[in-house]
Amino acid sequence: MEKEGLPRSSVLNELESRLVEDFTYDSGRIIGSMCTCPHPLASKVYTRFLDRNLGDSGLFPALVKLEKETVHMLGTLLSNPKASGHIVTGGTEANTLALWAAKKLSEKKCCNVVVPASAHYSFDRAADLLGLKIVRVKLNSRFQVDVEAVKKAVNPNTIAIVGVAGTTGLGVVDPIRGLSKIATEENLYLHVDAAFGGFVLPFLKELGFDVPDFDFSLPGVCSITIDPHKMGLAPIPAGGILFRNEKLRKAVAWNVSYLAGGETEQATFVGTRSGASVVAVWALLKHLGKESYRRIVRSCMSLTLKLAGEIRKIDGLDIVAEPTMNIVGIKSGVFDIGRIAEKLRLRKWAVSLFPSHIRIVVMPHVKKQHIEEFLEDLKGIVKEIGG
Ligand code: 0PR
Repeated sequence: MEKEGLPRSSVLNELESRLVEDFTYDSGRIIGSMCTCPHPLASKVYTRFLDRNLGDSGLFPALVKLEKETVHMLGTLLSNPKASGHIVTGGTEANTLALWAAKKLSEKKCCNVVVPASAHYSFDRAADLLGLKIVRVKLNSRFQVDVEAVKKAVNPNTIAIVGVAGTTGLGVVDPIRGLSKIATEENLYLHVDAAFGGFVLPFLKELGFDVPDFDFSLPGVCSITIDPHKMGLAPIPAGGILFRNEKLRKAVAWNVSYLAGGETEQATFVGTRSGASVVAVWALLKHLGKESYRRIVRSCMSLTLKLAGEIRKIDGLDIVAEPTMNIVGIKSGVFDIGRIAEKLRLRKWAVSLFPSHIRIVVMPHVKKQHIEEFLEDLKGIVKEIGG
């Protein structure tokens, strides 16, 4: 630390020049990420209410109401206006809270959780933390969890099953209806990870895409992760955990009595908690409404389908599966896909690399011109490698 502080202007200048080497969303080069530029209104209200702390909720009763309204809006989007929950730090916290609730609600002592092979690694971390065992179940030919295999994997020590509505690698939706049936029959907790899909699937459905049921309309679903800081356009951090009802949320609630605002209850992991995140999500839901989110999803999806079509035309490359949402997996039966990713990265394309495919996420900051430039580079690389 400096002995005497530097002037504001030199701190600002240094930051501008030092951080210039980082990727930016508006360059269109980040095409493997689930995050995007926050909406300007969200950034504005976030900064305006930066001091609000939901960790001491007694000080901010109006903000508590705003969080309830936000959860109500998200719950309504997911077919359950009565949902109870919180805006949290992201999908990792939301998924961990869900498993924590499942553990607290169960009387079983030595427990496991059955998840799809495609489940996000946050479930492994949550299980490690909570002393649970993760049982990964194979996928079917469409990269969805195999429901029969889930049925077989469930045993007397199982406390929960997980389904994903928008997998991290391919954006695939698991057969949540089938999982809901198992959960109801076996009296198990069912959590749906719609961290990415939560802000995509309801709008795709309205646009006429064939979207399977994945939300609280299915009776077995106990909780859902839905992240505003992914396709919701909210500033980081903004994840969402919704429980079917207040009783489930209460399972992870903790009473704290000594705070400045008086006795309070905390049902998230962190103590001090960003109220600005809540304000930003509330503002976006109010301002964008279904209409604008639908427009954003429509434009991402149409670009995604174009990209998928063009990739198919490149000799030696193919897509892993027809895109369900704005995620495309690129594979090759001829070339080493890792080598292609490496060459794309050398050309400053921030792609995401899975064991056997490259993942492209067509977020709202990715425009037609970026996709065209990307395809040119991709073709060039294939030519180079193919000799
Ligand atoms: N559930 C699913 C289905 C996810 O895809 C993710 C993260 C999570 C949960 C966890 O969410 P948080 O990262 O908010 O805790 N999905 C992205 C991924 O792993 C996270 C990400 C975002 C990675 C932006 C890179 C990036 O640039 O791909």
